[in-house]
Amino acid sequence: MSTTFPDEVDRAALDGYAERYGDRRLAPVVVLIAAYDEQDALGAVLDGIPASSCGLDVDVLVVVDGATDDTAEVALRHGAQTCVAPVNRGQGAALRLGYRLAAERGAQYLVTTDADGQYDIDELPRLLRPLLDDEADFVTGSRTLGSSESTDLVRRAGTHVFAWIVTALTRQKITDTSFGFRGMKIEVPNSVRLEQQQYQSSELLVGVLARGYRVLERPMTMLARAAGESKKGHNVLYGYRYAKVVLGTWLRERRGAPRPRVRPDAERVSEPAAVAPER
Ligand SMILES: Nc1nc2c(ncn2[C@@H]2O[C@H](COP(=O)(O)OP(=O)(O)OP(=O)(O)O)[C@@H](O)[C@H]2O)c(=O)[nH]1
Ligand SMILES: [Mg+2]
Repeated sequence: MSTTFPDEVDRAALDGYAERYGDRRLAPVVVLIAAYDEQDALGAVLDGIPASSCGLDVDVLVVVDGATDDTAEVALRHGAQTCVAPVNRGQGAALRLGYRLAAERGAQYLVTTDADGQYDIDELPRLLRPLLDDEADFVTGSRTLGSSESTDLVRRAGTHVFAWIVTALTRQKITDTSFGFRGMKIEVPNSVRLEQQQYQSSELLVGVLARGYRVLERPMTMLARAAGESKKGHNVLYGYRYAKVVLGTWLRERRGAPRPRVRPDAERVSEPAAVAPER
């Protein structure tokens, strides 16, 4: 994925979006979903998303890239604003496009979730409330603090191992680095360097921590995939690639020049089950 945005694929997707929606603005809260070949699971996920939450209107933005099935048609049919990239690149590229598009169209808060039904949308206020109350800039669910339906012991072990690694590297207590149901102020993902085509979740989290944003974890539920298949491959490959992103991002951020924070003078939030400061 190009380090600069927009590259030519992003540009084609943005042009298509503008053709379909003109200069329409988005609601203050945007639920963003990257979806690839999810025609069987996406409709139910979209139907569950409320029109408002915590007193704010909610829009849904789905970014589809190079799908080989009817994912985009399902998204449109179920009322989501839909941005279609011409070639498949990965979840990271799709989300980066969505972060930028949502910001351009006036969103203030962004929530990511997945198209496969693994997250419980009823838990949305748990992500939004700390942002609205300005207790945090970035809120992520945690299956370690909450629960998981997964019976995959390797994945479970991996969640703990990567949490330990990120905690050790960033010296901030993290219990789940790859929970995809996250809320953030719109400027947060748009000020972090995002280069990962697919394995984006730890790049964003480590980048957010490195830039000093206030991060909270909340206990949440990880459900089983509703339909379709994982796009992330075999556990060993997933783990290897994930580890590369964690370490690569941490090294890159350590080397990189410090960037301005949202609130340089803000104290980190220390809450039960939150990301507690250790330095
Ligand atoms: N646009 C787009 N979305 C993708 C791509 N790959 C995965 N996604 C979406 O990203 C979300 C997460 O993908 P999953 O395959 O479920 O991966 P995961 O949840 O990280 O891992 P699992 O635990 O294996 O399910 C889903 O909504 C996918 O449709 C892609 O290449 N392009
Ligand atoms: Mg999944």
